[in-house]
Formats: sequence, C-alpha cells, structure tokens
Amino acid sequence: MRQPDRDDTSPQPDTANAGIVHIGIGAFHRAHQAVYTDAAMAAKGGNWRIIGISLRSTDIVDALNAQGGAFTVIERHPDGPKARKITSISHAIAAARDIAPVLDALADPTVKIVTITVTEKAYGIDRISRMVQTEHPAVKHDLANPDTPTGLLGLLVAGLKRRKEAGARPYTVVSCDNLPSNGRLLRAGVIDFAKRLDPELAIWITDNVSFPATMVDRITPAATAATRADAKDLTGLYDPAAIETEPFSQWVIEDDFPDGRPAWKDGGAILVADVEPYECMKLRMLNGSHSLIAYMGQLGGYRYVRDAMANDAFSRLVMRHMQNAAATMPPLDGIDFSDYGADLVARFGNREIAHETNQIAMDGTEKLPQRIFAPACDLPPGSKRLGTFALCFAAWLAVMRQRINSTNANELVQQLDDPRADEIIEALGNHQDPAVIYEKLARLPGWMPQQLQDDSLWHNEVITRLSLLLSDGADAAIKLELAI
Ligand code: CS2
Repeated sequence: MRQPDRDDTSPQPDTANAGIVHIGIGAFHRAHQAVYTDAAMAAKGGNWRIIGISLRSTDIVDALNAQGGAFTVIERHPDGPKARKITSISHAIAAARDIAPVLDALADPTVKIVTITVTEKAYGIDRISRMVQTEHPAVKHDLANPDTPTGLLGLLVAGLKRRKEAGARPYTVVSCDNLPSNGRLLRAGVIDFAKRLDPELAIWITDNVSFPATMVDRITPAATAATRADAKDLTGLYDPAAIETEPFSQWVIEDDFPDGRPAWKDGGAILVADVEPYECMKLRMLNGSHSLIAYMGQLGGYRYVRDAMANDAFSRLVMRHMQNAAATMPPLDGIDFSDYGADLVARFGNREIAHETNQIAMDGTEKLPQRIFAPACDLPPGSKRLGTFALCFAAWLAVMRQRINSTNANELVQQLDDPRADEIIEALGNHQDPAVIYEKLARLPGWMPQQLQDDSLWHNEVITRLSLLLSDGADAAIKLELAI
C-alpha cells in the first residue's frame, strides 16, 4: 500500500481522538481497516482513531492496551518480511468483561462510524429472508436481554437506541465481512431486530442510519510464534499483538457516510457508488477458490495453501474454477477477470505466506452459500462449468464424513469447526453411502437453495465426485475434473 505524505498540521494517528468503534479486533481488522485508517490519518489527519471491541477474547485487549493500542504488521514480501507500526487503535475493550464501557463508546456522539469484522457466523441474519435468526444464540440472548447485549445485532441496536434517546445523530454502520450485499443484509437485520423490541426505534433507524457496503481483501493467516519472532527481529520489541499478512490489500467502500469518514481514499481504499459487483467477484473468485483449495487440500494432505498451489494439477484445477466462477458474473468496468484470476493464483502461491487450509475450511455452512451455491445457481442449465462447484461441495461433504469417522465423540464438535456441527453430526450418523451423505447434508434446513436441491444434474455431479473422493482420494478427483 502506498505511504501518503504527512501533513504536519493535522492530528496524527498516534495522537488523534477516536471517531470509530470497531467490533471484532482480530488479525484481519488489524491487517486491514486499522492500516487504511492509519494511512488516512497520516495523510489527511482527522479524529478517526479506533476504539476496538473484542466480543470474546480478553488477551488481545490486554495486549493492545499495554502498548497504547499500537501493534506491528508484518508484510510477507517475496524478498523477506517488512514491519510496519500501526497506531490508529486508541484502546480496546473486552465486551466479555463488562458491556457498560462498550455501550458508552457506542453512545458517544464523537463516534461517527462503527465498523465490523466478526465473521459470517456472528451475524444471526437469515441470508434469504434477511430477518433475524431467532434461534441464533446471541440473537436469542439479546432479544431477551436488550440492555446487556452480547452479540452484534444486540450491540448495534442498543447503541442506536441510546443515540436516539439522547437526541444525537446515529453512527454509520459498516460491515467488513465476506457476506453478499453486506451493507443491505446488515441493515435489514438491524431493522428487524429493532422492530421486535421497539418499532419506533426501527423507524428511526430506517430513516437515519446508513449502512454502506464494502469489499475487503487481504490474506491474513492466523498469527503464530513465527510472527512474533519476526516482529521482534525487525523492531527489537516483543509484540504479542503482532500480526502477519500478504503485501496485497484492497478495500472497496460504498461512499455513503453522512457524518464524515477518514480520508480512506488517501490511505489506498477505493470509494465507489456500487460495491456489489466487486464483492461478487471477490466472493466467487477468491473466496470460492479458497474454499475449493481448503477442502481439496484437507483431503489431499496439504497443510498450507501455497503447497497445494505448487502442485501443477491442483493449481490448474483452481484456475479452472476461477474461469467457471468468472462466467457467472456480468462484466465489471475496468476489470479483466482473467487478470484478476492470474493475480489470485500468484497470491495463493506466495511462498512466504503460511496460510493453513484448515483455517479456511472452518464454518463451511456459513461460507458455501455465497461462494459456491449462489454462483452455481447463476450458470445456464446443463452447463459443464458446474463441475468445479460440485467438486467443492463434494469435498466439503467428504471432509465432514472423514472427520466424523476419524475423531472420537468428545472432540467431534471442535473438529468439525462449524456453527452447525451438532446438526451435521446428527444428520450424518454412520451413513457412508455417498448418495445418502449428499441427501442428509443437502437437506439441512435453510441452506442449499431450492434451485440446486431440484437440479438432478447438480445432484449427480456432486455424488459422482464424492464417490471418487471417498474411494480414490483427491488426486484422482482432480485428474478426472481436468479431463472433462
Ligand atoms: C478465507 C478468507 O478464511 C477464509 O474463508 O477465504 O478469510 C480470505 O483469506 C480473505 O477473504 C482474503 O481477503
């Protein structure tokens, strides 16, 4: 990312006041929005420091606060790692310890924007109806205890309620998670949640709150001891909050901020009127391929994405899938999907990045709908391009089956690493027949679109591939896919 020139008369990232609350201060936020905001303040100033909220972990909160919010970003370049100090976080708060300071931060009218990275499963919004999922644990808790919320929707609505009661302006709410139409989805979920508690608040939110959509992109493996060791080597300081990431970074933001925003454009972001085509491209080409690599990689014994990509047949499969995904989208001005795909192949192959297939494989029930099912539905009926989508779904089924077969009952839920693990275990039981495995998991409620459930080609393509994966393994399935 380019380093803008500093304007020495403006407040700088390490001294400015806070203007943003960010919910979910994990590695991705620290590698992405925190870096753009740091660069934006360095370029144009503004009181836009970030108050970071952690919903669950307390360790990261303590680590950041002990360093005045500062932390190290290690960028893994081909010619070695580079360290960068980021000071855009003012301080962090652990919601699990006490919700009062979180609600106070949300109520503070100097906070103009709330940004969010909590991962797909924390939303509790049905992707199709866009209504709240009343059985989602956090949603259920927060509807019953709206003054002491624990989840995303509960927090956002409690904060907005305080603003309305104080006669203050609301904050702008920005989802930075890999969800389709993330702004519209979150808007509908927040309004539906509010309606269930306070219909007038729901109307006020509808009339006053803006929910710009964003597309976020930066491959960020979980930090390890090697991350912290490199941070120490490069900076001389031990930093428990250090994270590592690839050099590439992209943030496309819908420019709809009635109460202002940092100069994110000067920090390298792209501000546009309509984000959804970018988001669709990224979800289908990058994240869809990532899920294919994750499940096929798990079956083929590849711990890291880079090692799977170093296998010629595997990387040809990934390229094939990218072409198939690109064929599901209308053209996007100024973007050549083949160039975008070629760049992705290079990023996935980066030898410096140790991105575990297991990390990407988690939460499949949350990820596959937008990455695999939605594009598969957009192919013309009978298209041969369906094959790689069917392979990705078959690979997920095979991973679930194999993990259940090889794990003892006590560790099963943890091993499946999916919010619907209990349902998956129950549905699969001891069934080993590919057609039955398909039936049982395709019929999880509210998941696979009806169009695919009714599509006999999809059904057959998945079962053929699942049979081969279970009997002969990943290499055989890749070979067959490339021969089609
Ligand atoms: C990955 C993403 O874990 C996953 O599911 O596909 O986190 C991916 O690395 C990011 O979206 C890249 O921007």
